[in-house]
Amino acid sequence: MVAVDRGRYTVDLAGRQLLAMRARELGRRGVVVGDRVALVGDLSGAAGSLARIVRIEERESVLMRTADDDESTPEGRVERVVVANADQLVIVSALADPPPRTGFIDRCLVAAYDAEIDPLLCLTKADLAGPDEILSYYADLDLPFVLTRPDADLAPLVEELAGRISVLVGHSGVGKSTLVNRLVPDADRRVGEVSAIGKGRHTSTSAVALPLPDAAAQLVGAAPSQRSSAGWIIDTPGISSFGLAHVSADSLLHGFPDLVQASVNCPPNCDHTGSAGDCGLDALVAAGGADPRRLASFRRLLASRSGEN
Ligand SMILES: Nc1nc2c(ncn2[C@@H]2O[C@H](COP(=O)(O)OP(=O)(O)OP(=O)(O)O)[C@@H](O)[C@H]2O)c(=O)[nH]1
Ligand SMILES: [Mg+2]
Repeated sequence: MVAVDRGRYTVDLAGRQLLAMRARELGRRGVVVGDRVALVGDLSGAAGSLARIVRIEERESVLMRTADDDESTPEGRVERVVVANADQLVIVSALADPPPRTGFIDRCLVAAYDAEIDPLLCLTKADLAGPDEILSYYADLDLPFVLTRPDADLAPLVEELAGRISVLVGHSGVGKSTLVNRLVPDADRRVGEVSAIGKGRHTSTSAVALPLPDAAAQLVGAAPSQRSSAGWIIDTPGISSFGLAHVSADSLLHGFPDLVQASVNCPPNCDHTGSAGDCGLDALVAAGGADPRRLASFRRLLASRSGEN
């Protein structure tokens, strides 16, 4: 399923796009972008035709975030599946306008490791500011990254995306849709002015999956159905926060691979807050084995998370 709009689902069937609705058999199960689904009914794709989604296949991955901005549920927050079946999380962060926020990137990394999706850091607007500061913060991680700017070609990014299902996440205005438009020439995603973070002005309002063009296949005029092996890219609306209330405290630490090994030196049942004075993570930083800013970020996340519960 590649897009949903007011209860109508667009499903890609070997390169053809069909419109479908949910069948009653699905019960309350939600269909999200990236889901592989079984269809019945009118599969002609003719104008006005409507197929029915009767089954959702088992998901290979589920990227979730807790939306704490939703007051409509008794708990005041809901867990949302962002996309299904993605195998790469592209964390899109502008180097300026809006400035990068490591706290947000760290949260995305936790979500990626938790969902067993490979992270890729994509730093946009390299024409406006340099990457040194942000890269030094992640120096102890084997975190792959690419830099993009309007006047340079996207070959390094294209290489990372080839053959994979990649989902772009990031704040509003960082340039996700701009990238998608450059990668998929007929994508036609609307791009907007950068608005102040948190003002809630988002240009993209729903997630859309697009097949990446395969340069070679296009040259020989292959049908779109033969193109999807080049990979998929999923554009998503900008988010101001990546809520992690659904992730256990233990899993949080796995989002910090530069710190996690040191926890073997922690006393049993260590809460890693450092309040008891014997946390192995403090010893690691004291010995120069990790960046103190990383430990501070982990602890901020831990503290905000306990506030979420
Ligand atoms: N200088 C510069 N501007 C860029 C770059 N990439 C994108 N922009 C601009 O940034 C603005 C926002 O880009 P969008 O692609 O709409 O951002 P988005 O991440 O899709 O935003 P939402 O859909 O709201 O989440 C547009 O004015 C783009 O032209 C870049 O590499 N350099
Ligand atoms: Mg957008």
